[in-house]
Amino acid sequence: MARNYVELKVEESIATLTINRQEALNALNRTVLEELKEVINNIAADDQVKALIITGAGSKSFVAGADIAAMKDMTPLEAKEFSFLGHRVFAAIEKLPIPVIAAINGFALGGGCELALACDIRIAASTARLGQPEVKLGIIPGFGGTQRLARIVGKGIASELIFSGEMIDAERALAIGLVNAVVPPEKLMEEAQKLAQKIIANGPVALRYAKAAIHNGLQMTLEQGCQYEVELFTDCFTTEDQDIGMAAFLSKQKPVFKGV
Ligand code: DAK
Repeated sequence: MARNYVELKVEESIATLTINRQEALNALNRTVLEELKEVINNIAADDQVKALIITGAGSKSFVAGADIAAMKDMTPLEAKEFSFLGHRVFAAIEKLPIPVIAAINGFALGGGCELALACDIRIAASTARLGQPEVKLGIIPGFGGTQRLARIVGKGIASELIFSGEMIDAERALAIGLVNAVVPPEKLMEEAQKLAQKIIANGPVALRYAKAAIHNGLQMTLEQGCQYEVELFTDCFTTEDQDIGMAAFLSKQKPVFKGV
């Protein structure tokens, strides 16, 4: 499928996916979502990619939401299908076995904020603005915002943001734990890359298990989650990387992991 709105480049095992539909502040219509789905599926199948950074083209917007013009005249059935498509794409991002970093370069509103919420880590430019303004349009978040936002920032803050529909700046997003860090706009991609490099220097299998433990564990009770952690922890001891990592520590050397 020819792609018009989603760009992908891979450098030193780190993929950078850029949503580029600047005429609509990178808003998500069906075509953008279909292209995203294809690229995410390709990344999932590519063993050479060890981390993914998702960002928006230009300096103004990460993603300004689902495309309002495209949604305006949708029938309920079309709205449901559009919502399912978004859910499938965002779930695919969340389930990628590699760490995913959102580099939020500007507006992350509605579906854009929800896209960032589906990533593991969020870094924001100091100029970024985030929010779930759907109620201002007479709808509610439709790509997982009511669920993921509450899990990340808690019920009270999520309720405030979703009920008010107001945008918040990057500093407030940092204060409530919606983003992990705020950096100057010109340093955003560099900082995201640096973090990705730091992460992928660690054991690949351990990273995969850690992500599974955090993500899947959040769907379980604490007791079930801890049991799941025990199983994954035990599985680490079936890998060469466990031996490599511990031997390197004890001999005061840098580990060179094999990913097995
Ligand atoms: N959709 C379509 N076009 C958009 C857009 C969007 N979300 N956001 C911006 N644009 C377009 C504008 O219409 C404008 O187009 P032209 O007039 O130039 O043709 C262009 O981008 C530049 O935008 P502005 O002229 O408005 O730029 P400003 O700097 O003045 O304002 C802004 C920037 C981000 C504050 C403003 O554009 C804005 O408020 N945008 C809308 C933000 C928003 O409300 N986002 C949430 C969208 S709702 C569901 C599925 C999904 C969802 C819900 C339910 N189901 C199916 C159940 C998710 C919903 C959403 O995400």
